[in-house]
Amino acid sequence: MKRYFVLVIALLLTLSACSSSPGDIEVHNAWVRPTAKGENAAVYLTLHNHSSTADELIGASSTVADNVEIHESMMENDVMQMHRIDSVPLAADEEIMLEPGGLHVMLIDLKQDLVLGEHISVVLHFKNHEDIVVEVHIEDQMPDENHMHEESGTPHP
Ligand SMILES: [Cu+2]
Repeated sequence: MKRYFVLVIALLLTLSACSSSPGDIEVHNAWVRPTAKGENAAVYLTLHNHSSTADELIGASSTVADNVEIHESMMENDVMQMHRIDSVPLAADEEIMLEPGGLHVMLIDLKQDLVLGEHISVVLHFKNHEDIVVEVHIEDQMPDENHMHEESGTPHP
């Protein structure tokens, strides 16, 4: 009986553990809205640091724009403003969401149209971790993964 109990605990631990390998940074749910050439576009994604050491997102690059910056949006005097920031700290085991109204990776002066249903790739640069190439899907709204609890039809700022 006791042995059975231990087995159940072990199974529960296995189920609750994250599926990817430890000691790594994972990127989920990367998306960008359809945008015309010459404009700017904000890339949203979720960063998950599975390692036991802190890291930092220090920049990004892409073939669709020469100028790519990390930005943070915030309300100032009832107006949504965005500022360039140098880096995004990522503590050990931390998950950070880059999402509408907050952090994003800004593609400045697009060299091509971003067409709904297609995807682009963006390379993320970290202080410690090697570069991560992210496939960014071109979507009207946040992809349906974990965080679709909001009602639809409300445009994000
Ligand atoms: Cu921006």
